[in-house]
Amino acid sequence: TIQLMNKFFLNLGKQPLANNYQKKFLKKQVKYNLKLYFNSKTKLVSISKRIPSEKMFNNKYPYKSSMSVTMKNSFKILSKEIKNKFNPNLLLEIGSNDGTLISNFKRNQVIGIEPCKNLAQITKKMKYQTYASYWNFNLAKKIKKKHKQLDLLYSANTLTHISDLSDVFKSINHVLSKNGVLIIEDPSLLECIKKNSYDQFYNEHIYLFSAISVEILLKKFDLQIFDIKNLKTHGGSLRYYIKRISNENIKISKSVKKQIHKEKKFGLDKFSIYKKFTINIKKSKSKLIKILKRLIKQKKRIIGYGATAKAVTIMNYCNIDSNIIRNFTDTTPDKINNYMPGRNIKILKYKKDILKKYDYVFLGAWNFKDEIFKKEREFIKNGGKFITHVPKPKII
Ligand code: DWN
Repeated sequence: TIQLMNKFFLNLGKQPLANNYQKKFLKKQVKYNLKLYFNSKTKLVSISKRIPSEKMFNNKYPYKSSMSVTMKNSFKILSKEIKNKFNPNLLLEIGSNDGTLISNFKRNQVIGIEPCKNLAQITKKMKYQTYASYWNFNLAKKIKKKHKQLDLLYSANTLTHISDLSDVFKSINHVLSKNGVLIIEDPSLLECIKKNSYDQFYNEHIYLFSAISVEILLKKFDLQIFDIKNLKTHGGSLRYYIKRISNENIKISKSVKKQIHKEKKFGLDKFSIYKKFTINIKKSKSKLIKILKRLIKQKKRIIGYGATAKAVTIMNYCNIDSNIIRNFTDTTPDKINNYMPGRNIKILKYKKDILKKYDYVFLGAWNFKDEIFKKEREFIKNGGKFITHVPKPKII
Protein backbone atom coordinates (compact mmCIF):
# COMPACT_ATOMS: atom_id res chain seq x y z
CA THR A 1 0.00 0.00 0.00
CA ILE A 2 2.89 2.35 0.76
CA GLN A 3 3.87 1.89 -2.90
CA LEU A 4 0.48 3.18 -4.03
CA MET A 5 0.84 6.20 -1.77
CA ASN A 6 4.04 7.21 -3.52
CA LYS A 7 3.45 10.06 -5.93
CA PHE A 8 6.13 11.07 -8.40
CA PHE A 9 6.93 14.77 -8.76
CA LEU A 10 10.41 15.51 -10.09
CA ASN A 11 12.94 13.82 -12.37
CA LEU A 12 16.49 15.07 -11.83
CA GLY A 13 17.78 12.86 -14.61
CA LYS A 14 20.63 10.37 -14.62
CA GLN A 15 23.04 11.07 -11.80
CA PRO A 16 26.38 9.53 -10.81
CA LEU A 17 27.07 8.72 -7.16
CA ALA A 18 27.55 12.09 -5.53
CA ASN A 19 30.78 11.44 -3.64
CA ASN A 20 32.35 9.33 -6.36
CA TYR A 21 35.01 11.84 -7.48
CA GLN A 22 37.07 10.46 -10.36
CA LYS A 23 40.84 10.57 -10.86
CA LYS A 24 40.25 10.64 -14.61
CA PHE A 25 37.24 11.89 -16.45
CA LEU A 26 35.30 8.88 -17.65
CA LYS A 27 32.70 9.49 -20.30
CA LYS A 28 30.92 6.30 -19.37
CA GLN A 29 30.34 6.61 -15.66
CA VAL A 30 27.62 4.58 -13.96
CA LYS A 31 24.57 6.75 -13.45
CA TYR A 32 21.24 6.17 -11.78
CA ASN A 33 17.83 7.75 -12.22
CA LEU A 34 17.13 10.37 -9.61
CA LYS A 35 13.40 10.72 -9.20
CA LEU A 36 11.56 12.29 -6.30
CA TYR A 37 8.39 11.03 -4.67
CA PHE A 38 5.99 12.20 -1.99
CA ASN A 39 4.26 9.62 0.14
CA SER A 40 0.76 10.79 0.93
CA LYS A 41 0.48 8.47 3.94
CA THR A 42 3.84 8.86 5.69
CA LYS A 43 4.36 12.40 4.28
CA LEU A 44 7.95 11.42 3.54
CA VAL A 45 9.74 12.81 0.52
CA SER A 46 12.20 10.33 -0.90
CA ILE A 47 14.11 9.22 -3.97
CA SER A 48 13.07 6.05 -5.74
CA LYS A 49 16.34 4.35 -6.64
CA ARG A 50 18.08 2.84 -3.60
CA ILE A 51 21.80 2.25 -4.06
CA PRO A 52 23.37 -0.35 -1.73
CA SER A 53 25.08 1.51 1.16
CA GLU A 54 28.36 -0.30 0.49
CA LYS A 55 28.60 1.43 -2.89
CA MET A 56 28.39 4.87 -1.31
CA PHE A 57 29.76 4.59 2.21
CA ASN A 58 32.92 2.53 2.10
CA ASN A 59 36.63 2.90 2.76
CA LYS A 60 37.08 6.01 0.66
CA TYR A 61 34.34 8.43 1.50
CA PRO A 62 35.82 11.87 0.79
CA TYR A 63 33.47 14.21 2.68
CA LYS A 64 34.72 15.53 6.01
CA SER A 65 32.56 17.65 8.32
CA SER A 66 35.64 19.42 9.66
CA MET A 67 36.17 21.24 6.34
CA SER A 68 33.98 24.14 7.42
CA VAL A 69 34.31 26.44 10.40
CA THR A 70 30.52 26.78 10.45
CA MET A 71 30.03 23.06 11.13
CA LYS A 72 32.84 22.94 13.68
CA ASN A 73 31.22 25.80 15.58
CA SER A 74 27.76 24.32 15.33
CA PHE A 75 28.97 21.02 16.82
CA LYS A 76 30.92 22.82 19.52
CA ILE A 77 27.86 24.78 20.63
CA LEU A 78 25.76 21.63 20.63
CA SER A 79 28.35 19.77 22.72
CA LYS A 80 28.14 22.45 25.38
CA GLU A 81 24.35 22.25 25.32
CA ILE A 82 24.40 18.46 25.65
CA LYS A 83 26.76 18.67 28.64
CA ASN A 84 24.75 21.40 30.37
CA LYS A 85 21.24 20.16 29.66
CA PHE A 86 21.54 16.39 29.58
CA ASN A 87 24.94 15.56 31.05
CA PRO A 88 24.91 11.97 29.76
CA ASN A 89 27.30 9.32 31.11
CA LEU A 90 27.87 8.14 27.61
CA LEU A 91 26.94 9.65 24.27
CA LEU A 92 26.56 7.61 21.10
CA GLU A 93 26.92 9.36 17.77
CA ILE A 94 25.51 7.61 14.71
CA GLY A 95 27.55 8.78 11.71
CA SER A 96 30.52 10.35 13.48
CA ASN A 97 32.35 11.15 10.21
CA ASP A 98 35.83 12.48 11.07
CA GLY A 99 34.94 13.21 14.70
CA THR A 100 34.06 16.89 14.39
CA LEU A 101 31.41 16.49 17.11
CA ILE A 102 32.90 13.79 19.32
CA SER A 103 36.25 15.56 19.63
CA ASN A 104 34.43 18.03 21.92
CA PHE A 105 33.97 15.22 24.47
CA LYS A 106 36.34 13.24 26.66
CA ARG A 107 37.32 9.83 25.35
CA ASN A 108 35.33 7.93 27.97
CA GLN A 109 32.19 10.01 27.38
CA VAL A 110 31.46 9.14 23.80
CA ILE A 111 31.23 6.36 21.20
CA GLY A 112 31.30 6.96 17.45
CA ILE A 113 29.67 4.86 14.76
CA GLU A 114 30.96 5.38 11.25
CA PRO A 115 30.72 2.89 8.38
CA CYS A 116 33.21 4.73 6.18
CA LYS A 117 36.40 3.00 7.24
CA ASN A 118 38.75 5.82 6.22
CA LEU A 119 36.81 8.19 8.49
CA ALA A 120 36.41 5.73 11.37
CA GLN A 121 40.18 5.32 11.22
CA ILE A 122 40.63 9.01 12.02
CA THR A 123 38.67 8.87 15.29
CA LYS A 124 40.21 5.52 16.20
CA LYS A 125 43.63 7.13 15.87
CA MET A 126 42.42 9.91 18.15
CA LYS A 127 41.64 7.09 20.64
CA TYR A 128 37.89 7.54 20.48
CA GLN A 129 35.92 4.33 20.72
CA THR A 130 34.64 3.90 17.17
CA TYR A 131 32.59 1.15 15.57
CA ALA A 132 33.37 1.07 11.86
CA SER A 133 29.92 -0.31 11.03
CA TYR A 134 26.56 0.59 9.57
CA TRP A 135 23.84 1.47 12.02
CA ASN A 136 21.54 -1.57 12.18
CA PHE A 137 19.95 -3.97 14.64
CA ASN A 138 22.96 -6.29 14.79
CA LEU A 139 25.17 -3.43 15.85
CA ALA A 140 22.55 -2.18 18.32
CA LYS A 141 22.52 -5.62 19.98
CA LYS A 142 26.31 -5.61 20.20
CA ILE A 143 26.35 -2.13 21.70
CA LYS A 144 23.69 -2.91 24.26
CA LYS A 145 25.58 -5.99 25.36
CA LYS A 146 28.76 -4.03 25.88
CA HIS A 147 27.56 -0.64 27.12
CA LYS A 148 24.07 -1.40 28.49
CA GLN A 149 21.47 1.22 27.66
CA LEU A 150 22.36 4.74 26.65
CA ASP A 151 21.00 8.07 27.85
CA LEU A 152 21.86 10.07 24.80
CA LEU A 153 21.99 9.27 21.12
CA TYR A 154 22.87 11.86 18.51
CA SER A 155 22.88 11.77 14.75
CA ALA A 156 23.41 14.60 12.27
CA ASN A 157 22.93 14.28 8.52
CA THR A 158 22.99 10.50 8.67
CA LEU A 159 19.56 8.90 9.17
CA THR A 160 18.32 10.39 5.88
CA HIS A 161 21.04 8.29 4.20
CA ILE A 162 19.64 4.96 5.43
CA SER A 163 16.93 3.28 3.39
CA ASP A 164 15.35 1.10 6.09
CA LEU A 165 14.03 3.63 8.59
CA SER A 166 12.13 0.95 10.50
CA ASP A 167 15.38 -0.81 11.26
CA VAL A 168 16.99 2.53 12.17
CA PHE A 169 14.43 3.32 14.85
CA LYS A 170 14.03 -0.26 16.04
CA SER A 171 17.79 -0.24 16.65
CA ILE A 172 17.67 3.13 18.40
CA ASN A 173 14.85 1.85 20.58
CA HIS A 174 16.94 -1.14 21.53
CA VAL A 175 19.77 0.90 23.06
CA LEU A 176 17.95 4.00 24.30
CA SER A 177 17.28 3.98 28.05
CA LYS A 178 13.80 4.54 29.47
CA ASN A 179 14.45 8.22 30.10
CA GLY A 180 16.95 8.56 27.30
CA VAL A 181 17.03 11.31 24.70
CA LEU A 182 17.64 11.05 20.98
CA ILE A 183 18.72 14.15 19.06
CA ILE A 184 18.72 14.12 15.29
CA GLU A 185 19.35 16.89 12.80
CA ASP A 186 18.96 16.99 9.06
CA PRO A 187 18.19 19.48 6.30
CA SER A 188 14.67 20.79 6.57
CA LEU A 189 12.27 19.89 3.77
CA LEU A 190 10.44 23.18 4.30
CA GLU A 191 13.63 25.20 3.77
CA CYS A 192 14.53 23.09 0.74
CA ILE A 193 11.16 23.69 -0.91
CA LYS A 194 11.15 27.39 0.01
CA LYS A 195 14.69 27.90 -1.30
CA ASN A 196 14.26 25.75 -4.43
CA SER A 197 17.40 23.92 -3.34
CA TYR A 198 16.74 20.79 -5.35
CA ASP A 199 20.43 20.03 -4.93
CA GLN A 200 19.59 18.60 -1.50
CA PHE A 201 18.60 15.55 -3.54
CA TYR A 202 21.26 13.09 -4.63
CA ASN A 203 21.63 9.34 -4.30
CA GLU A 204 22.91 9.54 -0.72
CA HIS A 205 19.95 11.59 0.48
CA ILE A 206 17.23 8.99 0.38
CA TYR A 207 14.85 11.10 2.47
CA LEU A 208 14.33 14.72 3.28
CA PHE A 209 12.60 15.04 6.65
CA SER A 210 9.94 17.43 7.83
CA ALA A 211 8.64 17.70 11.40
CA ILE A 212 5.36 16.33 10.03
CA SER A 213 6.93 13.15 8.66
CA VAL A 214 9.27 12.61 11.61
CA GLU A 215 6.36 12.82 14.03
CA ILE A 216 4.39 10.21 12.07
CA LEU A 217 7.43 7.96 11.81
CA LEU A 218 8.32 8.10 15.51
CA LYS A 219 4.86 7.18 16.76
CA LYS A 220 5.36 3.57 15.69
CA PHE A 221 8.37 3.30 17.97
CA ASP A 222 6.92 4.82 21.16
CA LEU A 223 8.93 7.94 20.43
CA GLN A 224 7.95 11.59 20.14
CA ILE A 225 9.52 14.99 19.49
CA PHE A 226 9.67 17.22 22.57
CA ASP A 227 11.60 20.14 21.12
CA ILE A 228 12.63 21.47 17.70
CA LYS A 229 15.29 23.97 16.80
CA ASN A 230 15.69 25.67 13.44
CA LEU A 231 19.34 25.77 12.47
CA LYS A 232 21.07 27.73 9.73
CA THR A 233 23.42 24.88 8.86
CA HIS A 234 23.21 23.08 5.51
CA GLY A 235 20.82 25.66 4.10
CA GLY A 236 18.36 25.33 6.98
CA SER A 237 18.17 22.25 9.16
CA LEU A 238 15.91 21.02 11.92
CA ARG A 239 17.21 19.58 15.15
CA TYR A 240 14.67 17.23 16.71
CA TYR A 241 14.84 16.41 20.42
CA ILE A 242 13.12 13.08 20.94
CA LYS A 243 11.99 11.05 23.97
CA ARG A 244 9.86 8.04 24.69
CA ILE A 245 6.12 8.75 24.72
CA SER A 246 6.01 6.95 28.06
CA ASN A 247 8.53 9.34 29.61
CA GLU A 248 6.37 12.04 31.14
CA ASN A 249 9.23 13.75 32.98
CA ILE A 250 10.09 15.83 29.95
CA LYS A 251 7.63 18.53 28.89
CA ILE A 252 6.82 19.05 25.24
CA SER A 253 7.87 22.48 24.05
CA LYS A 254 5.58 24.74 22.02
CA SER A 255 8.24 24.69 19.31
CA VAL A 256 6.95 21.32 18.10
CA LYS A 257 3.39 22.42 17.36
CA LYS A 258 4.71 25.67 15.97
CA GLN A 259 6.96 23.96 13.43
CA ILE A 260 4.29 21.48 12.37
CA HIS A 261 1.79 24.30 12.01
CA LYS A 262 4.26 26.27 9.89
CA GLU A 263 4.85 23.26 7.64
CA LYS A 264 1.14 22.53 7.23
CA LYS A 265 0.39 26.15 6.49
CA PHE A 266 2.98 26.01 3.72
CA GLY A 267 1.35 22.82 2.44
CA LEU A 268 4.10 20.25 3.03
CA ASP A 269 1.48 17.59 3.78
CA LYS A 270 -0.22 18.08 0.40
CA PHE A 271 0.98 16.89 -2.98
CA SER A 272 0.19 20.18 -4.75
CA ILE A 273 3.16 21.95 -3.13
CA TYR A 274 5.54 19.45 -4.74
CA LYS A 275 4.04 20.00 -8.17
CA LYS A 276 4.68 23.73 -7.70
CA PHE A 277 8.23 22.90 -6.64
CA THR A 278 8.72 20.99 -9.89
CA ILE A 279 7.69 24.01 -11.93
CA ASN A 280 10.08 26.20 -9.93
CA ILE A 281 12.98 23.79 -10.41
CA LYS A 282 12.52 23.64 -14.17
CA LYS A 283 12.56 27.44 -14.21
CA SER A 284 15.61 27.47 -11.95
CA LYS A 285 17.47 25.19 -14.34
CA SER A 286 16.83 27.29 -17.44
CA LYS A 287 17.56 30.55 -15.63
CA LEU A 288 20.89 29.27 -14.30
CA ILE A 289 21.94 28.01 -17.72
CA LYS A 290 20.92 31.35 -19.25
CA ILE A 291 23.03 33.34 -16.76
CA LEU A 292 26.06 31.10 -17.21
CA LYS A 293 25.87 31.09 -20.99
CA ARG A 294 25.55 34.85 -21.10
CA LEU A 295 28.72 35.16 -19.03
CA ILE A 296 30.56 32.73 -21.29
CA LYS A 297 29.56 34.82 -24.29
CA GLN A 298 31.15 37.78 -22.53
CA LYS A 299 34.31 35.68 -22.14
CA LYS A 300 34.04 35.55 -18.36
CA ARG A 301 35.94 32.89 -16.48
CA ILE A 302 33.82 30.92 -13.99
CA ILE A 303 34.92 28.62 -11.16
CA GLY A 304 32.80 26.59 -8.74
CA TYR A 305 33.46 27.03 -5.01
CA GLY A 306 32.89 23.89 -2.90
CA ALA A 307 32.77 20.64 -4.87
CA THR A 308 29.72 19.55 -2.92
CA ALA A 309 27.46 16.56 -3.38
CA LYS A 310 24.80 19.19 -4.01
CA ALA A 311 26.78 20.70 -6.88
CA VAL A 312 27.02 17.25 -8.48
CA THR A 313 23.23 17.22 -8.76
CA ILE A 314 23.22 20.69 -10.33
CA MET A 315 26.06 20.08 -12.78
CA ASN A 316 24.48 16.84 -14.01
CA TYR A 317 20.88 18.05 -14.04
CA CYS A 318 21.78 21.28 -15.87
CA ASN A 319 24.35 19.58 -18.07
CA ILE A 320 27.12 21.98 -17.13
CA ASP A 321 30.60 21.08 -18.28
CA SER A 322 34.08 22.62 -18.23
CA ASN A 323 33.26 24.82 -21.22
CA ILE A 324 30.99 26.71 -18.81
CA ILE A 325 32.46 26.17 -15.34
CA ARG A 326 36.18 25.70 -15.91
CA ASN A 327 37.03 24.23 -12.54
CA PHE A 328 35.85 23.75 -9.00
CA THR A 329 37.96 24.49 -5.96
CA ASP A 330 37.77 22.69 -2.63
CA THR A 331 39.82 22.14 0.53
CA THR A 332 39.02 18.43 0.88
CA PRO A 333 42.17 16.33 0.24
CA ASP A 334 40.28 13.43 -1.36
CA LYS A 335 38.47 15.69 -3.83
CA ILE A 336 41.47 17.73 -5.01
CA ASN A 337 42.72 16.91 -8.54
CA ASN A 338 39.72 14.71 -9.16
CA TYR A 339 36.81 15.34 -11.50
CA MET A 340 33.27 16.22 -10.49
CA PRO A 341 31.28 12.98 -10.75
CA GLY A 342 29.77 12.65 -14.21
CA ARG A 343 31.44 15.85 -15.45
CA ASN A 344 34.74 16.85 -17.09
CA ILE A 345 35.28 19.61 -14.52
CA LYS A 346 38.48 19.26 -12.52
CA ILE A 347 38.64 20.16 -8.84
CA LEU A 348 41.62 22.32 -7.94
CA LYS A 349 43.22 22.61 -4.54
CA TYR A 350 42.03 25.70 -2.72
CA LYS A 351 44.73 28.36 -2.39
CA LYS A 352 44.42 31.87 -1.12
CA ASP A 353 44.62 33.58 -4.52
CA ILE A 354 42.96 30.95 -6.64
CA LEU A 355 39.95 33.17 -7.38
CA LYS A 356 42.19 35.83 -8.92
CA LYS A 357 42.19 33.94 -12.20
CA TYR A 358 38.40 33.99 -12.44
CA ASP A 359 35.71 36.62 -12.83
CA TYR A 360 32.74 34.72 -11.41
CA VAL A 361 32.37 32.10 -8.70
CA PHE A 362 29.50 29.64 -8.67
CA LEU A 363 28.62 28.79 -5.07
CA GLY A 364 28.62 25.00 -4.87
CA ALA A 365 28.63 25.38 -1.09
CA TRP A 366 25.95 28.10 -0.98
CA ASN A 367 25.09 26.81 2.49
CA PHE A 368 28.41 28.28 3.68
CA LYS A 369 27.93 31.58 1.88
CA ASP A 370 28.66 33.71 4.96
CA GLU A 371 31.84 31.80 5.77
CA ILE A 372 33.00 31.97 2.15
CA PHE A 373 32.21 35.69 1.70
CA LYS A 374 34.19 36.45 4.83
CA LYS A 375 37.14 34.45 3.52
CA GLU A 376 36.99 35.99 0.02
CA ARG A 377 36.76 39.68 0.93
CA GLU A 378 39.70 40.46 -1.37
CA PHE A 379 38.01 38.88 -4.40
CA ILE A 380 34.78 40.77 -3.68
CA LYS A 381 36.68 44.04 -3.11
CA ASN A 382 38.38 43.62 -6.47
CA GLY A 383 35.07 43.32 -8.26
CA GLY A 384 34.72 39.54 -8.25
CA LYS A 385 31.15 38.28 -8.37
CA PHE A 386 29.33 35.20 -7.11
CA ILE A 387 26.57 33.19 -8.75
CA THR A 388 24.02 31.18 -6.83
CA HIS A 389 20.84 29.30 -7.67
CA VAL A 390 19.35 29.75 -4.18
CA PRO A 391 16.56 30.74 -3.81
CA LYS A 392 16.63 31.80 -7.48
CA PRO A 393 19.52 31.89 -9.95
CA LYS A 394 21.24 35.25 -9.67
CA ILE A 395 24.56 37.10 -9.58
CA ILE A 396 25.61 38.52 -6.21
O1 DWN B 1 24.60 14.88 4.01
C1 DWN B 1 25.72 15.14 3.61
C2 DWN B 1 26.30 16.44 3.95
C3 DWN B 1 26.27 16.73 5.40
O2 DWN B 1 27.62 16.52 3.50
C4 DWN B 1 26.49 14.16 2.80
N1 DWN B 1 25.62 13.28 2.13
C5 DWN B 1 27.48 14.76 1.86
C6 DWN B 1 27.86 16.17 2.16
O3 DWN B 1 27.14 17.01 1.30
P1 DWN B 1 27.82 18.26 0.59
O4 DWN B 1 29.01 17.80 -0.14
O5 DWN B 1 26.76 18.94 -0.20
O6 DWN B 1 28.24 19.07 1.90
P2 DWN B 1 28.81 20.48 2.23
O7 DWN B 1 29.06 20.47 3.69
O8 DWN B 1 27.97 21.56 1.73
O9 DWN B 1 30.23 20.52 1.48
C7 DWN B 1 31.03 21.65 1.52
C8 DWN B 1 32.21 21.44 0.59
O10 DWN B 1 32.83 22.69 0.34
C9 DWN B 1 33.28 20.53 1.19
O11 DWN B 1 33.85 19.74 0.16
C10 DWN B 1 34.31 21.51 1.73
C11 DWN B 1 34.19 22.65 0.75
N2 DWN B 1 34.53 23.97 1.33
C12 DWN B 1 35.64 24.64 0.85
O12 DWN B 1 36.35 24.13 -0.03
N3 DWN B 1 35.93 25.86 1.39
C13 DWN B 1 33.74 24.51 2.28
C14 DWN B 1 34.03 25.74 2.82
C15 DWN B 1 33.16 26.36 3.88
C16 DWN B 1 35.19 26.44 2.35
O13 DWN B 1 35.50 27.55 2.80
